[in-house]
Amino acid sequence: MTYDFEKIMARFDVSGTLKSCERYGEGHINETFLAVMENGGAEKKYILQKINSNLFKDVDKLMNNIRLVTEFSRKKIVERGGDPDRESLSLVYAKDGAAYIYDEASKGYFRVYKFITDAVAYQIVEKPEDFYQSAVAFGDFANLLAQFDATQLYEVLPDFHNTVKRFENFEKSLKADKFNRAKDVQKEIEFVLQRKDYCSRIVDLLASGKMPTKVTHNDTKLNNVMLDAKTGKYVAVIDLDTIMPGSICYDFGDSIRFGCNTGAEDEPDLTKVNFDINLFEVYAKGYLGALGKSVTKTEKENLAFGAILMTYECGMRFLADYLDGDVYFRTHRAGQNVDRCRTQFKLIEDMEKVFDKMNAIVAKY
Ligand code: ADP
Ligand code: GN1
Ligand code: MG
Repeated sequence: MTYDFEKIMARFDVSGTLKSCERYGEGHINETFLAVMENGGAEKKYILQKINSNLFKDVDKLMNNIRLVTEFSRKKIVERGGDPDRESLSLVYAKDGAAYIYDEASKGYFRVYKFITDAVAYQIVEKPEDFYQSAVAFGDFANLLAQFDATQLYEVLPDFHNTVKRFENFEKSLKADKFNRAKDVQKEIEFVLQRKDYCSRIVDLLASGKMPTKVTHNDTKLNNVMLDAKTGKYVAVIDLDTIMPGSICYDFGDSIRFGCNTGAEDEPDLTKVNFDINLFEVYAKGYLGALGKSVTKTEKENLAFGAILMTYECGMRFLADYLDGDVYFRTHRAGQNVDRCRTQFKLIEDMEKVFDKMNAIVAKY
């Protein structure tokens, strides 16, 4: 699909002419572009995103969530003397005041963010300090939104981390086996089925009120945090599509799932994929330190479990997507979703072996 970027950018509140617009970043969900505007010799960068409207059915409500959250966090950042253009994701509104536009020609929804300058989003943990910074970032983000009224938020992807429903969906994909692929992934399917018991633990705690429901980010991977290119300190949390009510165990768990993997999420060579418990400790220290006293006993008791659960959920989703014909996660090669699910299952095996140690680490901070 090609887009008329010039026409699209002209509908937003930006000045000058479009100099270039190229694909950017490595997200799986939206189509992200770096748009450079030129005005009297000066260049200004923007992030242009085509919103995945197959997934996000109600773009208007999604964008309203993002508008509410970013306006709230910008205000808070100003109050504490920070730079809102850098420390928060900031929307550039359309000329008609809307938070996004609909492009008739491509039948696509587009939004523009200010480009967070001199900052990097890492795809993989190269230095423990980077991971620590992301932990502080997500902990701080939770604090920043602690007073935000979660009832204003529309549940963009209902049951996003409802692992009971995720399991049921997995079973549906397996039963349908549309592409006759189940035969190639028998071991992986067994792995999922054997761990069904994991699914209800946090869902039940939230439903019974034993664990508090909070505003959560729900996609707390390292590459959704921008770190300062020079100092390495965290700058901003990005990718706010999945902000919804949830459990902090989900946010913590998803960070661990992604960051404590010594290999890439889609690494085909599993000897490179190990759970790094030292990185687990680094993250636990940063996250719990930033959260301070707001964390409850039940939450703390389930943080380490949250890491296993989120890894299980993600692996199960990759496997289900493979069975469905690779329709959800963007793939660049055949079998990529199988590789992705295998890395998740390897990590789970590792975590199950050191689960007591993981709990002891959480208890320490
Ligand atoms: P997806 O939902 O597809 O993961 P993201 O919103 O996470 O999309 O964006 C993909 C990548 O684009 C990020 O990992 C980051 O590298 C870059 N990016 C996104 N927003 C900004 C921004 N405001 N400033 C600079 N880089 C950004
Ligand atoms: C997707 O868009 P991205 O790459 O940040 C997915 C997450 C998965 C992740 C796995 C809305 O996130 O839930 O954990 O891929 N986001 C959505 O890498 O489904
Ligand atoms: Mg992202």
